[in-house]
Amino acid sequence: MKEYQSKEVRNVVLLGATKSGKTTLAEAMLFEGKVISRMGTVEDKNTLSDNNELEKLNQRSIYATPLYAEFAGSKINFIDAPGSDDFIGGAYSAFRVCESGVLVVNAQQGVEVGTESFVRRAESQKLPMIIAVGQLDADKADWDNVQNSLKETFGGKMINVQFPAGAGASFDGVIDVLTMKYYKGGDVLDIPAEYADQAEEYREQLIEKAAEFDDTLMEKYFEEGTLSEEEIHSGMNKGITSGDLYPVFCVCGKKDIGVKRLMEFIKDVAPAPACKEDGPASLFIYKNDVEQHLGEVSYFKVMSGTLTTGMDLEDPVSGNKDRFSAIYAVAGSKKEAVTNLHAGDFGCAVKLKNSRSSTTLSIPGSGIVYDKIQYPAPKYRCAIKAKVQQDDQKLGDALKKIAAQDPTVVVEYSKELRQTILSGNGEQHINIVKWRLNNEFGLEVELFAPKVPYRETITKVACAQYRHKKQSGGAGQFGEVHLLVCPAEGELNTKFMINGKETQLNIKTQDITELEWGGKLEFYNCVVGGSIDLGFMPAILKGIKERMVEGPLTGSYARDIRVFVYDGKMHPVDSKEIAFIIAGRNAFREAFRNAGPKILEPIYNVEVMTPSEYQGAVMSDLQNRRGMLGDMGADKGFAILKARVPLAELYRYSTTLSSLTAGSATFTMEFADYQPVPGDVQTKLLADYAAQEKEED
Ligand SMILES: Nc1nc2c(ncn2[C@@H]2O[C@H](COP(=O)(O)OP(=O)(O)OP(=O)(O)O)[C@@H](O)[C@H]2O)c(=O)[nH]1
Ligand SMILES: [Mg+2]
Repeated sequence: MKEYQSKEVRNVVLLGATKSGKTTLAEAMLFEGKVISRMGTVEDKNTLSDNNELEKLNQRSIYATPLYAEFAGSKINFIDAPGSDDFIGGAYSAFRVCESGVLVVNAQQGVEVGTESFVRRAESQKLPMIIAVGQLDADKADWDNVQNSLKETFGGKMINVQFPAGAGASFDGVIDVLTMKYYKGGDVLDIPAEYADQAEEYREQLIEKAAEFDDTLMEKYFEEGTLSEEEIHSGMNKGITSGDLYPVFCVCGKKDIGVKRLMEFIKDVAPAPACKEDGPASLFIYKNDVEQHLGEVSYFKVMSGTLTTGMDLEDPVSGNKDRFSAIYAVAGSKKEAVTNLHAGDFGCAVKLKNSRSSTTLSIPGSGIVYDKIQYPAPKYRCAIKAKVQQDDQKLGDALKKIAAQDPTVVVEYSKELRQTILSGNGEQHINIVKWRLNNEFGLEVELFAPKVPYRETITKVACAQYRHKKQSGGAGQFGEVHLLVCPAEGELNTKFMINGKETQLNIKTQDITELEWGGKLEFYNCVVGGSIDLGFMPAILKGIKERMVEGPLTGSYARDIRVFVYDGKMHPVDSKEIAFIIAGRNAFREAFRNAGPKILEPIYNVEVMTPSEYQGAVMSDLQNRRGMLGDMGADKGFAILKARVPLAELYRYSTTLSSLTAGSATFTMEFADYQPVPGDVQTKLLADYAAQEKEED
């Protein structure tokens, strides 16, 4: 393989709704780049991109696959990202290493919710995009509809570089108004007379648009009424790079029409990597995988300098070194050994010690570190356990391995819930994990609804006292604590009715704890006349904290409570730490129970984007989940619904949403806050806890 300099490299990610035709387009690009000599199809399970067992089984992309094509003296690296929201992680990895995206829009559908959702994500990552309208050969292809929906999404920022010659079965090529040629099959022809007027009109619009992004070009355009092809390229490059221009191309991946021309445009106009070519070598790993016969493979982008075989690089965070005895250019399962990779280029290496994605490796001492990739928060949560208990350890190890390869799989053991919680982007995503556990690790597992991390708090003031006294046998124990609790909100008030008497408390010492499970505990020592030694205060606080870990109502964490210890008693011999821990714990429990205790539940902000025809169904389903509907809006032809929904009602939401909307909606969810549960829910939770306590007795 030729050695490519930074300016000869382009890195693009193929994005778009599921089934829009990205993998098929990738296959045609590989064919044009002569990486393969025959095009496979997704149906025949023989594409280079969907080469993973699971992808073949599901006939769809699940992982983002790095590919390349050598084309007219350039190397186009491209990543085929999965379109499904369940496998969105791959796109986020690609966002970090690609300078632009190709947004594939299915001509039979126009802009779908899935397309729109990628547009939002890409825009939020400031990723420039080229639009490729695909599947133009299909019977239901509808160019006018695509045009309308693109206009709705991109407004004045979209510009047609091409339009199709014929549609559906009669589609046989594309008219390009930048080159003013007709691309028919492998031939480049003059534009037929029937398309000439349309081509002229589009060309005028294109040139005027390209001039918009550069004052010199604008001047020249005004003076001469036209621009050279090179000038149009330069103007478009500026507009695309700044995210103000979305050029529209036409392709048919399946019949390899327009693909070569799209690649030519990527080479000529798409933004080149902005990397430092000189200086110390550094790279960033964006994907990590385990492959048969090879072991761990790390996929990276060279971020600066030149990576050469035999080089030693170091992870500046861990200090571990790796020798790059072999490096490869990589297209799916095909790897070609190379000697040098220049800044901006993609490659892979096997069996690195620092193999994880989001790792930086750089020349020792250079101190270069790149930020980790930020993935969207998972939105499907379930509990998992091995069918047979002896497999627990094995399950933990397997999940760790899977999560290392797919950073959007999140596994944590919740001490609070005493469950292993597996989170991902949707039920399909989780089912993939389950399949891998079964088939790759030989583990039978059970998935079930996770417990909800409830919290407990109080709503009013209450007092309690507790005397702990033990005098049997040897050394006795004695401790007595009088305390008052109230909600930790608003200004600190120290005047209370205690035993029917208005009492002003004087704070001697205080201890404010930010609780690791959220909220706080404020502890005030207001004891007068030395009825309890200062030295016993930490013991009392310890007892209270113990009880807050296992809240008095349902055993959930307690939060947001003020405690005032205002009196108590000691014994000259028998008072010791343990006695005050117990007295503090029990006095707190009693006061808590009398202070209008409430169970709190986690509330999530849910945002659904759906075609408007399903709006009603989505709304009433959210209401059935005790959701509080918030702002409603419309964006580019889709309805956007916002709601605050209790986590307890969100189990398998993605699955329901998908069946309500024929798979056409997307949603996000994000923790908002804790709110009291409704009375009937509280009654039920208390009864459940009482029953469980009884069982354990
Ligand atoms: N007629 C026609 N069908 C196409 C074309 N491109 C793709 N298809 C079909 O559309 C379906 C989806 O194609 P894929 O290439 O797997 O789509 P994708 O965007 O990679 O889908 P995901 O991996 O799920 O995101 C397959 O059945 C393809 O055969 C095309 O240019 N013309
Ligand atoms: Mg695909």
